[in-house]
Amino acid sequence: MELMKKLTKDEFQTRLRLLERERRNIVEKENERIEPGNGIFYRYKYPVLTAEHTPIYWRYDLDYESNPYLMERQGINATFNPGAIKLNGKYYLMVRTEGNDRKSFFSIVESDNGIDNFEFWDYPVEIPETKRPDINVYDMRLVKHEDGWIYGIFCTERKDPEADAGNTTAAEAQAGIVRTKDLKEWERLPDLKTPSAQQRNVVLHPEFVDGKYAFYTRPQDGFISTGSGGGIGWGLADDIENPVINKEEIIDQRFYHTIKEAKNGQGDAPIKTDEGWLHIAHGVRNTAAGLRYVIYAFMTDLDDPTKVIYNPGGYLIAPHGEERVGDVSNVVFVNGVIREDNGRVLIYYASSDTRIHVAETSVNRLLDYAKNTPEDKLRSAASVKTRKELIEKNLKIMNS
Ligand code: M1P
Repeated sequence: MELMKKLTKDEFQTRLRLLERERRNIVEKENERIEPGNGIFYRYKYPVLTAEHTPIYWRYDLDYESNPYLMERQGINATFNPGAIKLNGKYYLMVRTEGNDRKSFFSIVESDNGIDNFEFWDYPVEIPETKRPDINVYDMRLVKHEDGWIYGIFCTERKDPEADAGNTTAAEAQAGIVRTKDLKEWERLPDLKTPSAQQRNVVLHPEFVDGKYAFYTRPQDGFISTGSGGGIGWGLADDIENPVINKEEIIDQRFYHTIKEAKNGQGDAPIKTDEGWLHIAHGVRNTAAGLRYVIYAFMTDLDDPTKVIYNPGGYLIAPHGEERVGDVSNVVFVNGVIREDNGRVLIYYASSDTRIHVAETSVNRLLDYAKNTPEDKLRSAASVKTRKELIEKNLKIMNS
């Protein structure tokens, strides 16, 4: 195509058809489960959502007069960290969609099977603001609460009001709250107040506890570092329309030399099972190449969600292959999990703050994993002992 001249109307239409066709091929590509998996979960061959899935009409001006080169006018940089929910047989993701301008916003995509063919709704979601406008919003957790509402808890990020005049990077993170009945009309409630200076990865527990709204929190001193914030916290609020947590306790602690030594955070609301609440979370550790984010699991008591009852050591999902590379490399992150009536569990995880994947498993498999994976005994010698027990047992089987 001639670079110097404007496109003719025919060339414009040809280019548009090409762009549309390429996008449709990506959206409609049938996803394939990767066998044999590790028995705990299955990965799928293709990401379920990428920036290339976003509609052409979100990115290009389709008017020949105002865009005679058919240029991308408002690019999308990434689609990641989605909240997830299944409603009336359809799978919905509320996606952290990031424009080339670094602003995140939420988009809704839907699919009939939860593993491919995710289609965007016509418009992104307009989240009402509080009196203190959000600068950036991200990482929505969608929770169907027993009070009848679907709540969305997300991170609202604003410039740190305490920052010196010349400091253009200091930020403050807090938990924003919206609610809806249909994912279309959203009511904004006041941001959650907690004893902590900053909050991210806040999740609403789906049931009342002692008649109150219960939240998983992640107390942190600064925007990036949790500082004295010891792990995944828990707090109760009397009123969701004036949500205040006066007391925060740590229920899942960080530990030296583990996959969650630097920080951790609750993923989606925990899955209720007969044997306890099943939590899927993220853990972060430091490496010479920067932070490494993995996904892990733990279980808490059915009657007392603050009491950890199973604590499988190590990670459930770590960045693998192409997942390792992206805008923030070496990251897998989860804030959306769907548990189906038949026990199937879909874990929507994002890789490297760039794209979304699905891991498929079941409640039974996750329970088996949580109960039978050895705990991290926090020392190499203890790990050798645990592994030796497994090897001895297996060698007996193999040699009999
Ligand atoms: O960049 C990796 C992740 O960093 C943050 O996670 P955390 O709150 O644990 O630091 C979040 O901003 C998350 O969105 C992001 O994926």
